[in-house]
Amino acid sequence: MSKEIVLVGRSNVGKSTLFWELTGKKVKVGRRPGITQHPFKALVGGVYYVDMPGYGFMFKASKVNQEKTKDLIVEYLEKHGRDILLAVQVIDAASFLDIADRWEGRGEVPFEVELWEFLCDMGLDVVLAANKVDRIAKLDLDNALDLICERLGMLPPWRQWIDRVAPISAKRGQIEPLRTIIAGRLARMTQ
Ligand SMILES: Nc1nc2c(ncn2[C@@H]2O[C@H](COP(=O)(O)OP(=O)(O)OP(=O)(O)O)[C@@H](O)[C@H]2O)c(=O)[nH]1
Ligand SMILES: [Mg+2]
Repeated sequence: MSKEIVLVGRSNVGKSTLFWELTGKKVKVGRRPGITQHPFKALVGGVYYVDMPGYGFMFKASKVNQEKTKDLIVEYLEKHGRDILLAVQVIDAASFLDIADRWEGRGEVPFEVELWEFLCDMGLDVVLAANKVDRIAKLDLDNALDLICERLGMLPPWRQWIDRVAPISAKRGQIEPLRTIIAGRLARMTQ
């Protein structure tokens, strides 16, 4: 049975763009959220990479449809749990804090924090792909990553989490930190 590396996260954060970088398999990406509708798998180097649909704020999607997507993601993770080598939660690092603040302002737990906790509670090995760092000024990056980690329950400085946190720009093909983490897990698997 092949192991899986699953890409999950909110809609439009760049999961499919990252999937393409990791697998060389072109999938539909787009400016509008809700582009990926079904899990899409590619076998590369003996592991399956899985591109999942994103949750939230989907183009023309009703609340009911959004809930359906959430259920689909949860069901998939529960069904495949034992085969999942790594769950990669992709976020848009450039807008994560603003969005989290907005949710908290309404008295709600930010969806991405809820998802992170859910994945961890499932006992999965969870990694954060902090994507779109090309949209953050270089001088602000360390601080932004510290604040993001703190929201997810990881004490700053973020650099003590380099085994779990990968700042990347999928669009620019700058995903080395994530490749390093994946290579480490694959090496552990074959030991
Ligand atoms: N600036 C920037 N834009 C990015 C990056 N990665 C992806 N994008 C853009 O973000 C948008 C959404 O990308 P997708 O890969 O379709 O996002 P997704 O998470 O698969 O979206 P859904 O399938 O709707 O869940 C596209 O316009 C991408 O070009 C990045 O690293 N930096
Ligand atoms: Mg997609």
